[in-house]
Amino acid sequence: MTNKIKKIQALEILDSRGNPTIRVKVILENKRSALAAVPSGASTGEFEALELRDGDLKRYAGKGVLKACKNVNTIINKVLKGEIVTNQKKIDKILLDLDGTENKSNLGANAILGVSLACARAGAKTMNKPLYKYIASTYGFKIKDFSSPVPMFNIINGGKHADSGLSIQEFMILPVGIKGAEERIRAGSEIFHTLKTILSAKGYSIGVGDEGGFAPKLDSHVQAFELIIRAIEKSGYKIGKDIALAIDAAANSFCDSNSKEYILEPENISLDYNRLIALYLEWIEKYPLISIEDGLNENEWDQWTQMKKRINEKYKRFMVVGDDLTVTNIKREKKADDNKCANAIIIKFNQIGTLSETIDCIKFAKRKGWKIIVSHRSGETCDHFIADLAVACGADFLKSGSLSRSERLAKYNRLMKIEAEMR
Ligand code: 2PG
Ligand code: MG
Repeated sequence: MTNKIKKIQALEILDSRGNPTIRVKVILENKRSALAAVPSGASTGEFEALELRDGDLKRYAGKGVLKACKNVNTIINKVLKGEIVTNQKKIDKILLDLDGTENKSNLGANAILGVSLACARAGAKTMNKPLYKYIASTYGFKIKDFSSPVPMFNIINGGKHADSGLSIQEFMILPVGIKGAEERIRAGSEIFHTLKTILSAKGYSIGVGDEGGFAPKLDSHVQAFELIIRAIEKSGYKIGKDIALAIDAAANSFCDSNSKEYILEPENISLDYNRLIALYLEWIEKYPLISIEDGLNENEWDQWTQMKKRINEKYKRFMVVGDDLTVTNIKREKKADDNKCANAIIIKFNQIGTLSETIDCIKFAKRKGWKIIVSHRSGETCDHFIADLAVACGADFLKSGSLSRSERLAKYNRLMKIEAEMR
C-alpha cells in the first residue's frame, strides 16, 4: 500500500451563487482520499487564468463545467496515475506542462486547480498531518512562523456583488487590535449584528449580497463608512484601535472604458484618476482606513505608481493592495514591484491555477516585505482550504467575506479550529 495516486475524479457541483463549479476527488492506492472544490470570481481581472466553461447554452446558460470535469477524468487522471501524491511541486509541474498554455486555457485553470488542491489534501492525509502543517513543510515555511491571520470582514457589499448601488465593492472591518481568531471573529459578528439593527431601524434593507455583507441602497459611500463606524462604537469597540477599516474598490468595475473616468454611482459623479486618488486621501484622513485594494484600473500602471506615492508619502504604512492588478501571477507581481504600484497583495489560487504557483507569489511578496492577504472569491463553496493556506504561509490577513453565509463562515470557523489545535 503506497501513497501513489490511483484515481482522480471530478464532479460538477454548484457554488454559492448557484453556478456550476468543479469538485475533485483524489484516491490513493492506500485507500485514502481527499476532496477539493474550486471557487469562482465575479469581478475577475482580465489577466486571470482561464476558467473553462462549456458554453453550451442549453445547460446553466453556458456556465457548465463538464469539459473541465472531463479533462480531469480522462487526460489528467491518466497522466497522474501512479505519481506519489506528496510530490506536490512535481505534480503541479506535470499539470503545467500538460496544459502547455500561458493562461491554462487548454485544460482549464478550474480543472487544474481542483486537482492541485485535492492532491495537497490527500498528501496531508497520507502524512497524518493537518493541511496547514503539511503545506508549511512542503514549501519550507517555518512552524514557528505560524501566526493567525487577521480576518477582513466585508460587511457592506457593492459593485458587482450586490444591487446596493454602491460603486465600491467591499467595505471591510479589520479587528487589528484584538488578539486571537476567536475574539476577532466575535467582534466581527457583534458589529455585523449591530449594523443590522441600525440599518433596520433606519428602514434600509437588511438583505445580503454575494459575500454575506449588507446591501442597503445608500446615498453616498461616506454614508457606508458612517454607518459602520456607528456599529463599531455601539458594539463597544474602539474605532481605529480595536477595529480598522479597509475597502476593495474593484475599480475596473466603475471605470468607463471610453473616458477612463471613474463613475461613482450614488453620488453621480465622474472623476479622473487624480481626483479619485484625492477622494481616497480624504477618506483616509477622515476614517480609520488602513488599506485600499484595486483603487484604480488594472491596466493603469503609471496611475498606480502615482496613487501609491501620494498615499504612502502621507501615510507611510498604508496598504496599497493589488488584486486584479497582480492576479496572483508572479510576472505581474514583479511588474507591480518594479513600478512601485503596491505594497500588499491579494492571493487567490484560482487566479493562477496551481498551489505551487500560488506559493511562488506569496514567497516573492514576502521577500519584498509586502503584506499578504489570502482571499476567497465571491462565488464560493464550503471548502476551507484558504484558511489552512493563510496559516501555513503566515499571511497577515484572511479575506473571506462577511459574518453570514456558510461558505464565508466555513473559512473563519476553520481558522478558530486551527488556532485551538495550535494552543
Ligand atoms: C475580490 C473578490 C473577492 P471576486 O475582488 O477581491 O472579494 O471578488 O471573487 O468577485 O473577484
Ligand atoms: Mg478584489
